[in-house]
Amino acid sequence: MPRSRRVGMTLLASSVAAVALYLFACTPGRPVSTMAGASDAASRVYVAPGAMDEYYAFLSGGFSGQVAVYGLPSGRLLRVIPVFSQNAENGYGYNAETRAMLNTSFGEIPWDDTHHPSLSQTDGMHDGRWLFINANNTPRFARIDLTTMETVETLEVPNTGGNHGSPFVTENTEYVIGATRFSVPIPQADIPITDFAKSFKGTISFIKANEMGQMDVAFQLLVPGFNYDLGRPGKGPSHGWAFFTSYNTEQAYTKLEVNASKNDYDVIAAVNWKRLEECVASGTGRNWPANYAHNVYSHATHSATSEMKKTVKVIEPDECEGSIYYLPTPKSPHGVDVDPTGEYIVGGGKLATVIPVHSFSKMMKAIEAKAFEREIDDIPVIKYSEVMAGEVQNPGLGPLHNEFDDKGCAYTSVFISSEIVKWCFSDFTVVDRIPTYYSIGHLMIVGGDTKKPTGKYMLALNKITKDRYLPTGPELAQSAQLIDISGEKMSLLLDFPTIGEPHYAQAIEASLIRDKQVKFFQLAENTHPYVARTEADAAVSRSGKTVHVKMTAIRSHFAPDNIEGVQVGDTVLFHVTNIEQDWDVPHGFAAMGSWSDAELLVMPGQTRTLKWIPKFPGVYPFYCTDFCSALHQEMSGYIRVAPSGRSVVLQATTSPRAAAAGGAQ
Ligand code: RUQ
Ligand code: CUA
Repeated sequence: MPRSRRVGMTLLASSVAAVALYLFACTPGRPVSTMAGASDAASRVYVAPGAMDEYYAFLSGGFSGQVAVYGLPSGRLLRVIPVFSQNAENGYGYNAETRAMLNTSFGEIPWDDTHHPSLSQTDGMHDGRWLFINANNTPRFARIDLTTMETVETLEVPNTGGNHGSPFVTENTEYVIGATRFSVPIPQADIPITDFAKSFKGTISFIKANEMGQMDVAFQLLVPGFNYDLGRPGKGPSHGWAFFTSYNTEQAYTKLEVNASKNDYDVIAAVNWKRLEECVASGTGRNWPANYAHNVYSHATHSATSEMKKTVKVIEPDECEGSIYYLPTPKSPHGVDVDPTGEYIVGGGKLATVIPVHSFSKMMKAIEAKAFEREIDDIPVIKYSEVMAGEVQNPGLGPLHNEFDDKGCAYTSVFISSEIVKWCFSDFTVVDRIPTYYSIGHLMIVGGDTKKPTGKYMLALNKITKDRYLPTGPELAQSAQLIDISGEKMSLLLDFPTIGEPHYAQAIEASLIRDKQVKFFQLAENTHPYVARTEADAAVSRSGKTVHVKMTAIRSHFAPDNIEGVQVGDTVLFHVTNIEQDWDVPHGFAAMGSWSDAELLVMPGQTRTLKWIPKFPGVYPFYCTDFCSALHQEMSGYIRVAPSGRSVVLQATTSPRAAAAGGAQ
């Protein structure tokens, strides 16, 4: 059959049908025949009071820049982990200790956009060490430590415009991968946008990820100026490769919705990173000048440090033969996913009328036989017929992403017709479909990106909720839906609202990380430069116009709790150490008129700093903001501020141990 007939729905026809189906999908009151009986569904997601969920699920917050942790199957929100945005709940990104995590070559960025959480793997299985996630806007990667659920490392990526197809991990967390969503001049330059086709480029990046604190761009492959959308590393036989969808092979730079949707086929880039490693090892590629931030958080100092990296290794495809091939893929593919066996590479051609499935073994044979149809900028394009394993017909409109179960079946999210379709590799035929409410983006099966997915739960991660919840003004909750996939038919169990936009998610057996949770930080190991490990260490000192207050917090008082000798024009740094050594006893700290960095929340054993710049003379209260004990309301103190130039002796006192508050001058 000619290719144009296989793929050939015109954009216009697909848009009309899309609108029709979209409206149908969003009609309130549509019968919910695919839902499990309500009481049956309720009993399957019910986690009794005091009982715990079976899985941790990590959902991206999308435009919130954070990660949200839920329990499954209950859908209960357990925590928001701040990553690429300031977080008013615990002061991340506001206080001196954590701000450096948001540092970039552009300066400190208080808010970014996270898309794809990705759990670390060992031998193709989630190992419970870390969660990675990308910043899409100002391209960065982050590592979250799953023992503290804190962001412990962020790395900017140079030569990239929009870090979307990331940070998916390779089988042993050798790398997290990334690609440029928007091609840009590389290196950056002031040139006319109309020079796009001539001068804009993309990069595909491999980030070393297997050692805490050591993330770095191992190498970047310079590729033609398309939009590289999503990526997935291979596994099993395809371990050593990574696959990236690419739309806009038209190289449009204006009105992309039309101009980047013309070609019936775009491409999936198959990148052989083992080959790239060989080329780098033998001296191929150049170290380009660059400027990108690497930020690391230390649990010894409880502080982040930031370093600027100055070079990056860049390789061009013609310097490393065999490092990249293009697989023609219909049409404007979005997602690309590799099945648990590592043999199938499934595209999500959002304007295609089929789900294209490529075969890794066919691809290797085609490469050997040089079954290429042409080259794009020295990159061989393998003939579609030589790499395609099958096409799934009638997938719905707008297939985006795929996940896999333990029975050889795949589940494809379909945005425009707002549904999930299930099909199996045995015959590439759709065997079930379930509507989603509404307009699903990603979907996630517990372990669905590993070599051994579970076959129990799937999450639909939706873009729109419309009428699903009590309305809350113009801004409505976004939503996830829990679907039972244990039987032949999918059945809907639960809706729950999410924080921001749940682009993608990962989930892991609770037993893998639950017992590794850090309960508090060892005070004896705290090497923060202003730690006060006991009340006897509490002190005030002046250096020029800066006043340092080393303060302790323990139920139910601060030491010192009275401070005098500060003047308007001074900057006061409250370094608060929570000296509790017990689980679940944070203390908060807030001082009136704190316009600089607001408040603190301090975990047991940790030190946090509040910068407080008094504007007016007076006596100001400070207090603990976290209800910590029966005498929490008593956990407070005063700081006295003199007018500028009136010298009052600097002193700190704590009743009843006034004499012990050292450092007073
Ligand atoms: S995306 S809805 Cu940002 Cu992963 Cu596909
Ligand atoms: Cu400490 Cu309330």
